[in-house]
Amino acid sequence: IVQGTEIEVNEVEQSYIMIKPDGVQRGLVGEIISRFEKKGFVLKGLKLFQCPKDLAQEHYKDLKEKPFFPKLIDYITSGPVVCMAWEGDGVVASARKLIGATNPLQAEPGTIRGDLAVQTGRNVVHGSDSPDNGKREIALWFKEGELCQWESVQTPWLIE
Ligand code: IDP
Ligand code: MG
Repeated sequence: IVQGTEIEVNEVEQSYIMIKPDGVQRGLVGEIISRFEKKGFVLKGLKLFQCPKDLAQEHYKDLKEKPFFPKLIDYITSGPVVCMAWEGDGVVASARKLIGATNPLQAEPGTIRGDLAVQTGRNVVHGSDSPDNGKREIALWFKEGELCQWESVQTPWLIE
């Protein structure tokens, strides 16, 4: 809670979660969304989207020197992705746990990648790695007006 002199803004943490083109093609959209819903996070933004090359490059700019970067950009732009903004206390770290290790062969059973994928280059889902990157990525992938401000009726049953 940020307390100003006149206003009190409650800024809840948000994570940018994206189902990659393999997750869409393999019919895993419902399954993956369901895991975040059931955990108790709140969906604030959702769209199916064909990612242009420049946006993929900007999103993954920290990896641009990696040898796999061109293939990563081809992969992310190879078909529609599902862009999501999920909100809740600790959502960034918790979503990374739900998603599992980058290499699905090392991801624990019970995680999305551990249950549903076999290769790093086809690991079905993205999740922000810090609250600051959560903000940055949501601003990058969503336009003004695409996020909904709403309160879930479940919140009092999830948070005491
Ligand atoms: P993360 O998605 O678990 O945060 P990062 O290291 O940030 O993992 O890498 C971003 C994405 O780049 C990975 O999810 C994966 O799609 C791809 N990637 C990372 N390392 C490799 C690799 O060695 N080969 C192919 N693709 C990779
Ligand atoms: Mg990452």
